[in-house]
Amino acid sequence: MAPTAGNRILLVGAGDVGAAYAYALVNQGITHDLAIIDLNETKARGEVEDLNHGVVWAPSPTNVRFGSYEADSAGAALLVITAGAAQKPGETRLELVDKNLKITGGIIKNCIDNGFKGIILMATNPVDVLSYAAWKTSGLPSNQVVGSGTTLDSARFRYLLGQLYDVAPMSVHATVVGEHGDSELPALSSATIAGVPIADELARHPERRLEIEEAFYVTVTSAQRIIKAKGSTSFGIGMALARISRAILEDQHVALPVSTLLSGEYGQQDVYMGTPAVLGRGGVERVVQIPLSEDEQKRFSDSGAALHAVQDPYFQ
Ligand code: 6V0
Repeated sequence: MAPTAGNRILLVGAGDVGAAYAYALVNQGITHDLAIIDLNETKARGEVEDLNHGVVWAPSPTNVRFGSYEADSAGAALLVITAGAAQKPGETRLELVDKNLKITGGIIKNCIDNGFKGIILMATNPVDVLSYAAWKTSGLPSNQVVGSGTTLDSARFRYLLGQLYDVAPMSVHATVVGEHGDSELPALSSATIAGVPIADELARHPERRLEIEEAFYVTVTSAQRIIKAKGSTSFGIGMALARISRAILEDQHVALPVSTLLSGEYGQQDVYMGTPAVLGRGGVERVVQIPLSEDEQKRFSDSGAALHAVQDPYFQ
């Protein structure tokens, strides 16, 4: 049963990520009702007006409007947060924690005070720590608070592996898990390309391991490169958020690598981390624990420790 009926999305943050996400929503007809809030009201109103001019060519109409916490919280099925400071060149995601905890905490409190009962989808970085904080601040059940996690990282990795093997990324099944950040890891032992396990491919062609490791290196470093080149990453994350939103609003029970509360999975407790989870109208319907090799498990544990080191001083 859905926590809130209807498919209204309340989007807080109309910066580069928020605008790209809204554009993907309108283009794909994912919601009928999109309310956008930003501290910079002028920018948000500009995005609303611009987006509405494309609705005539969308697959179904979306009512895009400037929103308010008072009017839009109670009826929203999904609260998507893309507000806050973004990484500057050379800055890590974890360094954003102080300022973005304050910003996202205030937004969530405002929504809850105004009757929000839906699903929270966090995109602001560091997304795992902020998703955990959103769960704590909101008082909502953990299944109703989810972060974009390693959805984007997995998409980047699938694209790069697809390029290596001349296969469309949809036919590459490879998941990046752990922190959305420097300590993340590829779950290679369970990955397949066009149905062929990468492990089998590497047994036949051990010389290709270097190329795959290089693809993962490019994945982990891509945000810094894109930020340096164009100021922010936006289209990839905008489409990833749209995919997660559709899975939730349409109760698709699709498994995507989001950031979700781990309670024993992978040996982790009380931390949000990227792992496949089945998504539906209840939010996270089920956490999926994919099998990891010994080395992958060790890296996952290190990733959990890195997140705890940042998170624990704020929550103990
Ligand atoms: P941006 O373009 O600076 O936009 C941020 C927006 O937030 C601005 O329009 C601000 O006015 C607004 N804002 C700030 N404080 C508030 C507030 N209290 N209430 C309402 N609005 C507010 O940043 P950009 O859009 O590039 O990035 C947004 C966040 O997404 C950053 O934290 C990024 O690090 C993060 N990303 C997360 C990704 C992921 O995979 N989860 C990927 C890319 C970026």
